[in-house]
Amino acid sequence: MDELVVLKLGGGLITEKSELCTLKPGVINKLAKLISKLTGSGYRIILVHGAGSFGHLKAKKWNLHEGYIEGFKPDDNDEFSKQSEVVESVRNDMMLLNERVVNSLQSFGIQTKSFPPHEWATGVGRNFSGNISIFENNDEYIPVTFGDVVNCNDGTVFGILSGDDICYRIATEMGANHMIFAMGGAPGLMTKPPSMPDSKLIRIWSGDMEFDGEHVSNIDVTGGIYLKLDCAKLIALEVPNVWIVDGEQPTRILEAILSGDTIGTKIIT
Ligand code: IP8
Repeated sequence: MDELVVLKLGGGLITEKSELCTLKPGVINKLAKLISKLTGSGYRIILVHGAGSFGHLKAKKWNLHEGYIEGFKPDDNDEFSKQSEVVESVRNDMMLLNERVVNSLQSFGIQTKSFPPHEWATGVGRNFSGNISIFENNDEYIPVTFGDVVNCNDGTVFGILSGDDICYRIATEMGANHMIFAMGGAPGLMTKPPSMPDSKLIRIWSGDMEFDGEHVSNIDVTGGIYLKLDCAKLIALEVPNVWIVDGEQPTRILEAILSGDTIGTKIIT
């Protein structure tokens, strides 16, 4: 068994998205246990996690996703006086979130090595620059990376690189067998926003099917479900088993990988 799994843990799954820097430790531990099962069964894993409330709230308030804006200040005051301070602060918050994720993995006996994108990636979107070979197969540890504030060479100075774009590059360039987007709050891609009572799970999504996604634009500075689907669609051109599943039900992640069938959304081309 030498199959490669790229697993993305959505920020809304591992953090309380609307409460600044608030973790969901119970969920993180359940997922860490699942990852230890997968490595125990011989799968190679590359783990990518989102930002949730450790990234999106401050980044949105200080417009970090639009890059450097001279003299920018939000309407209401907070502890920062300029964007560069917030860039540093969000990077630190993301390192903290990452530390909490890897601590949980280590408590299940898993060795990890973290690769913070602000140290190895430049630019945003799928075509960011960065040497993906740092994630090359390593038997001794699970490589872990995450969405981050990165430097940009196009005049914007900095920007937000989403974990979803990183997944696209890793899954396609490393020849993954499985790409699993584990998210919170829904069993997969839904026909309507998950909060609506007549919202139904889309079991198979081929890119041409209608859906009315809920993108919480006042919180999310990357692209929410739309970016995820864009990436998933392109990944499915090269990776055989691509899923969006409810990460709060880790057995579904396991089933998607072991049997190629579970409750969730399978992405096909
Ligand atoms: O949650 C966003 O990454 P994502 C990164 O994977 C920041 O889209 C810092 C908001």
